[in-house]
Amino acid sequence: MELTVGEIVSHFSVTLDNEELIPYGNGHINETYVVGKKKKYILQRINTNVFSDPKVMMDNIIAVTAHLRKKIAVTGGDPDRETLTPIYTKEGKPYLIAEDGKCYRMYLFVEALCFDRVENAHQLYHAARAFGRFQRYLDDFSADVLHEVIPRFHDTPNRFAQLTEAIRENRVGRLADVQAEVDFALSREADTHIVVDAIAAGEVPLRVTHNDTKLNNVMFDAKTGEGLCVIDLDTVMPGSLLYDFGDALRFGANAGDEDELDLSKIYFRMDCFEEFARGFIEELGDTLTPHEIELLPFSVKLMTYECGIRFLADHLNGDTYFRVHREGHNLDRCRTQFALVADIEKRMDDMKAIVARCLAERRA
Ligand code: ADP
Ligand code: GN1
Ligand code: MG
Repeated sequence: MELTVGEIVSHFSVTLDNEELIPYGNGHINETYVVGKKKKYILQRINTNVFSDPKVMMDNIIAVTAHLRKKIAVTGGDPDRETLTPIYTKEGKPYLIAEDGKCYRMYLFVEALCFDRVENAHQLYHAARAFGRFQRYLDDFSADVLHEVIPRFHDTPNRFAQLTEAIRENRVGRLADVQAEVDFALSREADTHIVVDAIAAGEVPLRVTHNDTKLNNVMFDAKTGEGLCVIDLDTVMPGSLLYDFGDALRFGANAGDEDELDLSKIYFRMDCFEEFARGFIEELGDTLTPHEIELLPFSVKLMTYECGIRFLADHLNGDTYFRVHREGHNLDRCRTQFALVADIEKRMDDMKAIVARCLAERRA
């Protein structure tokens, strides 16, 4: 950051007790910092390459968090801890275009735990309760006020088309080295249509969904271990519940890290699947349609595949979207996702049985 913290924060309606800027978290998109000492805030530089219209994104976040605050207050919760609280600028805007042309926003800092890796399978139960509750609280939120921040975000055929374009363009000459990954991706094209076709046919409903349900996008209460606050609301848009279910397990049930180099460490943890499925079904079971239920296991494969082809396309495009920390980082990420897809494909029947069991338990 070229501007000082003091210069940036002076535009917001807060007073800092300390001007140190501490890089924070492991998101792939925004630059996140903690500022303040006794009273802490999150300061983020918004990635305007990804979010080209910050106003529209923040309008969504303001509308969604205002709705959530009411729901949280009604249940006796603390809205300042259980959802994000955007800080306004002195001009009354929830973001700042600074003198350097960069875009910043601030949130109240939520004092809670955040995990980049699952420590025990039961955390997935708590994550599922939090993401499920998030969706339940938004079921009476009018989706037409939401902008489609990133158009066709989880439209897998669109992601597939972006990959084929990246292959065709081969912008940075990396294609020859990734033939095995390209073959893996292309051989599964038929899968890409299943959820979008079901939505188009009216078989799967559009809901207000989070769309980025990574484990590190939920904060956990340090005392109880329960999911406390769903964060990273940048991609809240109309979508399918299947996206949130599948994406959470893509990350949370991976036995290895998303960028693990040793692919023998990558496999799909059924204990994590079971925990997450139970929590999600406990929260949302009575609202799930038969088609959604049927597609829950498939959604895990689809979202893992979709993320893999996004990493592969970005690798071919020269790493212009996801932040990378080493040479070939997006390719490494792609490889873990495809290894996971291959394992998930063997576990579809077991997943179906677990979903049926969780539903039966909920009804009992
Ligand atoms: P990205 O879009 O880059 O993933 P996030 O909004 O998810 O950015 O923020 C990155 C990380 O910063 C999160 O994973 C979390 O650890 C931390 N974080 C974000 N917002 C807050 C907050 N309000 N309070 C505490 N930690 C936060
Ligand atoms: C990004 O922002 P972050 O790191 O929580 C990405 C997700 C991907 C994820 C893969 C806006 O999530 O879609 O699934 O990386 N977010 C955006 O780890 O593209
Ligand atoms: Mg995030």
